[in-house]
Amino acid sequence: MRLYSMPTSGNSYKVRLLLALLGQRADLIDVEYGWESLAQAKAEGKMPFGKAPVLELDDGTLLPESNAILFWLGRETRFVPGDALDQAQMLSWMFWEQNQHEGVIAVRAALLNYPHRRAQATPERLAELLESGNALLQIMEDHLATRDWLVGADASLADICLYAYTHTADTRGGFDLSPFPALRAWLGRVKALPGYIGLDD
Ligand SMILES: N[C@@H](CCC(=O)N[C@@H](CS)C(=O)NCC(=O)O)C(=O)O
Repeated sequence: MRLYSMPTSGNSYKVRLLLALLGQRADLIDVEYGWESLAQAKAEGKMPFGKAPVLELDDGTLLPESNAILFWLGRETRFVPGDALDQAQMLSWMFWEQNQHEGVIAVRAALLNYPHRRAQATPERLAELLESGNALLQIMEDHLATRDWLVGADASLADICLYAYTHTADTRGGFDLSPFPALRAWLGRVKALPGYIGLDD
């Protein structure tokens, strides 16, 4: 397998993290903003939706979308619960991550860290994202106040998926995580999973 992966991106990191947790290997093609490799991967048709990550299977099939890749790699592993309702709830969190969490938590980090996004980092936009991001983090905090993992009794793809941008919400996104103790404890539990790697590993 080959993974077209952006080193600084949480969407790519979540796939690298799952591969590490599963002890699976893939050839990594690093495609970063401004790098020739990103333009080349696009020109070669390796990015059907124009975005990383993309997993290229051994038969050449291209699988885009981080959470679809998690689902593919995670099938029949400990990270997909056996119960059908647990599976559906895992998907609820994964859809929520893409349609609400990522568009706020990851976007604030992108505006603060990527030079090509800096023009959009107006004080108003940053304040707006801070307020909506805190509301999203509070949803996770409330849920995790009474449980160790987002779904069921063990770590699932939902935890891996949401860990990616949440664990750098403070360092890259400028969020204060001190009001979210249950969320911080959950970040620690993900980090303690055997095989864990960090964003820069
Ligand atoms: N929904 C997609 C989002 C992927 C995405 O936005 N990737 C960005 C980096 S985080 C990207 O590849 N950008 C390259 C570009 O726009 O040229 C996923 O989860 O995989």
